[in-house]
Amino acid sequence: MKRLFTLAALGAGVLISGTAFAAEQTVKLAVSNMYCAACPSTVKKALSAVSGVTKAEVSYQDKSAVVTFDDQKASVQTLIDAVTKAGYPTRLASVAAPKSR
Ligand SMILES: [Cu+2]
Repeated sequence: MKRLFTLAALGAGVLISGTAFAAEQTVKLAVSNMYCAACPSTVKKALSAVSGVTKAEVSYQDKSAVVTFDDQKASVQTLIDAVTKAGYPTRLASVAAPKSR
């Protein structure tokens, strides 16, 4: 049910994006379960595979990922889902101030 809702929300987003303009958004995610130096690259790969993601910096020390994405193509929830599905339970840590247009 939750997944259905997400898909519906994504569909609505695509419909709206025809007229809306894309905005780049940067968020910081708190990523758990990173226990070795290879983990950040797995997390980065998972994030980079999400359509709309333009930049993903994963810090092993900080247990975090700073992700820049096109908010017309991706959402915080799709980012969290992608990383969580890769085996790293993730939550939103902070949202950077949006760039002025
Ligand atoms: Cu690892």
